[in-house]
Amino acid sequence: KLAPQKDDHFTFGLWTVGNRGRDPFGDAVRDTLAPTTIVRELSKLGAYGITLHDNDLIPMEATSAERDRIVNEFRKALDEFGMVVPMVTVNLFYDPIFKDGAFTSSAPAVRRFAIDKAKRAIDLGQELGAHIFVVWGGREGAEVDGAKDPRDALAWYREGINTLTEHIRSRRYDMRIALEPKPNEPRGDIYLPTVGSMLSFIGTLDDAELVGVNPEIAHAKMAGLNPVHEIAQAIDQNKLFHIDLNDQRIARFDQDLRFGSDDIKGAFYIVKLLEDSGYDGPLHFDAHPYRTEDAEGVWEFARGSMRSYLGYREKVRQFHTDAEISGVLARIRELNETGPAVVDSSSLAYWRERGYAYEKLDQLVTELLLGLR
Ligand code: GLT
Ligand code: MN
Ligand code: MN
Ligand code: MN
Repeated sequence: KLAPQKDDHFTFGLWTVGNRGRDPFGDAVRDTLAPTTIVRELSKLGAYGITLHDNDLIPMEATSAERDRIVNEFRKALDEFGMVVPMVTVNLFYDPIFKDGAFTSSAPAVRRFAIDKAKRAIDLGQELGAHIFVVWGGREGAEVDGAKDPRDALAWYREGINTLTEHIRSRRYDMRIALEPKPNEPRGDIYLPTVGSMLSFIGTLDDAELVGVNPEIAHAKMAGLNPVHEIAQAIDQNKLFHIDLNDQRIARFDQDLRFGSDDIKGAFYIVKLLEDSGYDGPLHFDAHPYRTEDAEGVWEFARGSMRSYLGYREKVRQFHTDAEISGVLARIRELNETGPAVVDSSSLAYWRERGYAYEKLDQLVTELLLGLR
């Protein structure tokens, strides 16, 4: 029951299982994994696909001949192991060129370079069969607001995304863009820090139809928000184009913990929302194995990510079929629908005194997750 199948649509970024455990205080602890090895191993574990940044596959300075050779070899591995690439993204944060931003760099030359790099990444995505292009603007932010007017930054950001949708339309690609918000790290503050800010920004774009969001659980938590509500707002506006599943303790640095490993009730409600809403995009893991792990731990991480999702999905099924839980939900509905039809002077006492039965419901959910039901 907890064995992942291709039609569960689990995907992993090359940079996730490929993460070498570098952090701001310590060096890499694991060797680089070849993209083709990652494709093979994840396929064996039951994953559906792989996602990547342009430079996870193709080094920044590759010649076009090298690029083509790498892409061909990668495509061969995808075919051989029955894996797809539903999403591609662009690295606009690693190279020092982007230290003051990419689309929002104060330097027009850097902005142009960033846009061209993103267009090439979109072309790569098209070549690999991707239908989603994620933009995570990790360097689009500031430490010194005196150096750059945030209104200019937003206008440049808009211009960047408008150019990309124009590119997609003019090439007739079947591709949509998903913007990924994050409040901070690596910048002191990142522009457009939440799903809500992204959605409002999308409304100002030339081609809003082509642009949605890629919420990440950890990023919502870093902003002190409830990921369930963030994701729900995206769904409400038909803008949940993609999702980054991981975990995070609140008020910490970016941890990228394995999905469902820390906040168990939170993960349950995220899976419930995704399953109940009929979200049918990829279930994409954007997390890192612990720095303590060797290669074996890396695949344990991948296996665990998928297994946990399926475990939560099973709990959601139980939630919907548990007689006692259904009973409490029915009672809650009844409490809301019966009783005085209006709140007025004659019914004030009733509305002030009535209970909502949420303690009972919450305890049942807690016991469900504890395996006590
Ligand atoms: C980076 C970041 C993630 C983004 C990736 C896409 S790269 O690892 O921390 O949240 O989703 O650019
Ligand atoms: Mn992410
Ligand atoms: Mn993250
Ligand atoms: Mn990350």
